[in-house]
Amino acid sequence: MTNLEKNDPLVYDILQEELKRQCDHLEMIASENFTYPSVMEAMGSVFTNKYAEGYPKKRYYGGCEYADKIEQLAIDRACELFGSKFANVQPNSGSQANQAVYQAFLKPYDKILGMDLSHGGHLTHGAKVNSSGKLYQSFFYGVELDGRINYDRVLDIAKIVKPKMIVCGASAYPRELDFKKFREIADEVGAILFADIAHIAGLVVAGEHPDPFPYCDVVSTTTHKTLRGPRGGVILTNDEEMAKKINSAIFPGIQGGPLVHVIAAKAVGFGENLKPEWKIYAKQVKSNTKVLADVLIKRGYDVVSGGSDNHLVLVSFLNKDFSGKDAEIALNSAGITVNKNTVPGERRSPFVTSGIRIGSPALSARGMKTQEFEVIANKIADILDDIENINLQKEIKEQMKELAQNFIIYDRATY
Ligand code: DSN
Repeated sequence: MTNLEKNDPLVYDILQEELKRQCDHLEMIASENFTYPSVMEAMGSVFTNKYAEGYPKKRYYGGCEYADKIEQLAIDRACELFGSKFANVQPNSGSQANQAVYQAFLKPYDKILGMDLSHGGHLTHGAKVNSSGKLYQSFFYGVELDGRINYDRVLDIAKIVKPKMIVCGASAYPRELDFKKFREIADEVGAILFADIAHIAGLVVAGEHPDPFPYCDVVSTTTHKTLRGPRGGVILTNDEEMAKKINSAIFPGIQGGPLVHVIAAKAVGFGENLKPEWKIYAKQVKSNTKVLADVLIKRGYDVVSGGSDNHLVLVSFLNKDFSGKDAEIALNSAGITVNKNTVPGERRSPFVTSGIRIGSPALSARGMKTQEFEVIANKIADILDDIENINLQKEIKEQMKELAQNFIIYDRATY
């Protein structure tokens, strides 16, 4: 019996229910993944007890010798992994990483140019409901009706806006980002170029997506999406002066004591990303997405941009009489977890939407390959073809559970 089971059976039971959900459902939310048991061990370690405000060798607390050691290891591994000179591994999340980048280089009311949230950008890239859109004057570029960024258009907008910073990166963009072109645009208008690679970082470090370095001045990422590490953020740069500003912006700027247990887990995650097997995983993520896109196209679905270069596909239902929300609910009833998403040309509210985003990272982490993705993609199409058929959803749910159970991700006795 675990300590949790003995001391707090109520929490233990909820945890077991979530474990069962994660094991029995097919997890296809593009930003989610299954982290390693070793990462979870580090996250649940004694470092959770330690305060370590400051940075290695410059702390405001005693007893930090091992906190220093673990943070320096995480920094060194991050630098090796991303090929950067400096890394701040303290951001508690991608949002906080981005907030710190803005605080480091911008003053209130400075102009930023980012990708529109409804076109696949992120809340923290200047959305008006986020502090990035309240503290700074935010302007946007988007995708064309073909679902792709038109870099000439971005340049036109940048010339009019004259932003202090250009943000490149997205949450729902199925194509490669051209960092070189973004650099040319930034140079033309004298802007700092900031890349948020949260979604694609796992592909970038495997050489399966173009590298933001040397083109971008600053790069942020989360550690839990395609990287499969613990939930958290990182900021990277090659410029020493910029690195100093980033460090001050994180602490004491927007955070206090770092989560040393999560930093330890980041070190473990980076260690996994540095292994040769990582490249095989990243390749598989891309092959699996490609099959997903190909099958859905063959079955008559409108896959935005006509395919995918990365870990996600975006399916548009603008030509259907059901919404992204309807599709999310129907697929969930069949044991397939995805999220509704706005699509280019969107006419519905963000709570309803006309599309879904489907990702391959989590199922690829379970060991599923193109063969399984072909089956799953056809099941997704079967459900969408007959979206009100509850009996079909129940039937597929059982089939998907059986499929999932052939790809064990966690030992239920352990968690
Ligand atoms: N919420 C994440 C996503 O789903 O893309 C981004 O923060």
